[in-house]
Amino acid sequence: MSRSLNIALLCHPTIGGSGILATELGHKLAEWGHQVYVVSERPPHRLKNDRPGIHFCESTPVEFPLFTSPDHTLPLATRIAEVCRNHQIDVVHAHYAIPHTAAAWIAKELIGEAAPPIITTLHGTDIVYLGAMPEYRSLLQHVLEASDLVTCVSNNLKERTLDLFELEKEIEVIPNFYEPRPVTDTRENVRASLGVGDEPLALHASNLRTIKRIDLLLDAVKVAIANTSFKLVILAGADPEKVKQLIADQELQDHVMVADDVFDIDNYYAAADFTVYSSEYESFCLGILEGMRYGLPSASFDVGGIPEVVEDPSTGFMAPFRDSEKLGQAIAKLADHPELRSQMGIAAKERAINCFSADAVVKTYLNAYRQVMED
Ligand code: GMT
Repeated sequence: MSRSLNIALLCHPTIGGSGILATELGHKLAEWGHQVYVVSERPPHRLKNDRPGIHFCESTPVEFPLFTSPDHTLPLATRIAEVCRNHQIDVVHAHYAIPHTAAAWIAKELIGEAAPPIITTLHGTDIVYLGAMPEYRSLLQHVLEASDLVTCVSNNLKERTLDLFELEKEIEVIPNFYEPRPVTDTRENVRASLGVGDEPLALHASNLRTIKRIDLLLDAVKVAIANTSFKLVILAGADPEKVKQLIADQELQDHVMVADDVFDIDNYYAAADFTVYSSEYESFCLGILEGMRYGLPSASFDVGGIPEVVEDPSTGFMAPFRDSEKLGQAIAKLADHPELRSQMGIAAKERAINCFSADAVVKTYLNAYRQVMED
């Protein structure tokens, strides 16, 4: 039997797919007997800090009178080096190259010969946005080459990365996974808390950044309500007030509700009927997969890695980007046809289990760890 590993996981603590993925990966590895050291500014959103095998290692940004803003990356590098030395880390797994791989690379310099290998997992925005910025470009290129392995969450992100950077290195595609957590409230209670009766309920969960194009989402809702009756709940990972204002400006308060500070997200998936996304780019769109795992079909734009997650028309409908009319019609079709919805939901759940299961994906990461340790 192979020995258990000591793994340092670096991720953002904020609400977002990369932090969720890194956290769930950590939980699964710990469940399988590995020791997982999560290095971040604060415990990531979903981290179960009290589980055996999970160790949270805080890295504190430094405020100093000479600095015009707090310094996050250098204290993080120092902390990673300390964690590696104190816990005989076998592999450092950075989720996002900037700042995490950059900090891990500095830590490697601090440790010297005994430094563990670094795996970088790209999630999207570091490449799509930071990759194009001159402020980061050469550093990104350098730390990607310096990583012992680079992985991307979709083929689309791999292609975007190879378009932007001239990399000697192979990139492995390891998709995301979702493992549902226990539902703790009834469908009826959750729907009642939102003021939803028998009408179909659509769900959108995101951090509402500009890239999520909530403006287009609301345009699509308007198209849909002209044709059918349904409600949409937006689970806001950030900025709820801004989106509430947008909804009020469009006079959609009777159709669109916003819930913020939601920790029991599974309760909402179990209470919803389908998901809706309107992003201009998604390397993967974990929210769609989360819904699929609960048997929810999706309506979204056909962007980035979404076509690798959604099969149109068996598990969801995709409209060309910006075509709110077509997205609205897709929403109306899902809302209007409960039988179609449930048929698509069954296919969506099957696909989530067969192609994006936690066991298979975590095993792939574990093989990748062992492979870089041997190289
Ligand atoms: O999309 C966001 O704003 C959050 C971002 C993150 O950092 O968590 O999500 C990215 O990583 C997720 C997990 O791999 C993917 O499911 C999202 O599609 C990806 N977002 C983008 O590419 C814009």
